[in-house]
Amino acid sequence: MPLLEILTYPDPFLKQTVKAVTTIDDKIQKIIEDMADTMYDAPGVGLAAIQAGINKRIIVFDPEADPEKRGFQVFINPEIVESRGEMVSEKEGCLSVPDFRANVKRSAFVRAEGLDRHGNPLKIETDGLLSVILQHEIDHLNGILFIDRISALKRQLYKKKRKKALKNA
Ligand code: GNR
Ligand code: NI
Repeated sequence: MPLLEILTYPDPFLKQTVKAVTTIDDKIQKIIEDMADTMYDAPGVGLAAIQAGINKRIIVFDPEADPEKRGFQVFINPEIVESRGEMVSEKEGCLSVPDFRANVKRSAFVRAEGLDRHGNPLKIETDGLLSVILQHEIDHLNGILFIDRISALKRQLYKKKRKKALKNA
């Protein structure tokens, strides 16, 4: 069960819009299992393939984050087709943005559509934490990090802190 290396800010790989999956084959199944392993190990409640250096539109997520249950879901080529309302995610974090948390303005409700790991249509309508996770992960597929959605001042503070930490590493 090899763990994947998680890329972190400011890795330029994280800033691209990644490609749709066209064929769901054994290679994709292997990527999905490795992504789930990596998410539980981190630990995190979601992971986008791009964070592991894979330029494909695949996300895995599990709000329970229980490695024993391993109840993760897979969303391939997910798209937000409807969003409503506003909420603030409290202390949102990202495995690709080490040592930082911030409140982020998000939609309160989303409807997302894509494929499950077998290529069957998957539609999810949700609010609360799962809605935030989906918005966060789908942002990743479009090269967007949660720090792109906070105030410029807070973002600058983080960028400075991160550069300092990397210099002293
Ligand atoms: O583990 C994670 N926690 C989290 C908390 C609040 C909002 C979003 C997230 S997703 C994050 C894992 C991650 O970086 N996924 O891309
Ligand atoms: Ni993230």
